[in-house]
Amino acid sequence: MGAVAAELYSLGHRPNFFYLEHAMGLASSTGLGLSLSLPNKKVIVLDGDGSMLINLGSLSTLARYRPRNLTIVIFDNESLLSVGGFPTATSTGTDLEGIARDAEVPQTGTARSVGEFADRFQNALNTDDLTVLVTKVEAVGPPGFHMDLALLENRFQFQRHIRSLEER
Ligand SMILES: Cc1ncc(C[n+]2csc(CCOP(=O)(O)OP(=O)(O)O)c2C)c(N)n1
Ligand SMILES: [Mg+2]
Repeated sequence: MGAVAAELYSLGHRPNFFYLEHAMGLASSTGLGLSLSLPNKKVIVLDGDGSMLINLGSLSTLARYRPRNLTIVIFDNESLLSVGGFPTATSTGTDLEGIARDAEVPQTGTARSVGEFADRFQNALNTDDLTVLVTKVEAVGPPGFHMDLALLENRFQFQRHIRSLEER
């Protein structure tokens, strides 16, 4: 959502991208549902630290059901950047990877550089197990978060895409 969604969209939209523009915290829960119902597809969630912090219980539910086709990337800028840049609890020491590990998420990691992120993300893609990858980033984003794709249009397009996978 917010900055993360706008940045992904700016790289070029694809029908298998679903942006969670307003439902803060529910990206990981949506990813859990998608990965359990699409066991032969790799599902990747791109989330923010504030969004993960607002739904920490999701980490224990993820670990409990352990979908092996799900990778969660948390872009931790220690900030609620999209609403003005208020510092989050990760700025005062909360360790999201530590929480994920103690929730029994089987594969966890923290990346602090682009190279480290690339390596760890590639590993997550190659590993057939639930992964939570915290990525420390600077709190900078695009100048605006407007996307030329209406929320409802994205919702129906994504639904059609999922249905087309079922038919294959
Ligand atoms: C339930 C809910 N609460 C609050 C908001 C307002 N809101 C939108 S983005 C955002 C901050 C998200 O922070 P983070 O996940 O860290 O992402 P960042 O903007 O830092 O990339 C907030 C509070 C919302 N959309 N939904
Ligand atoms: Mg943030």
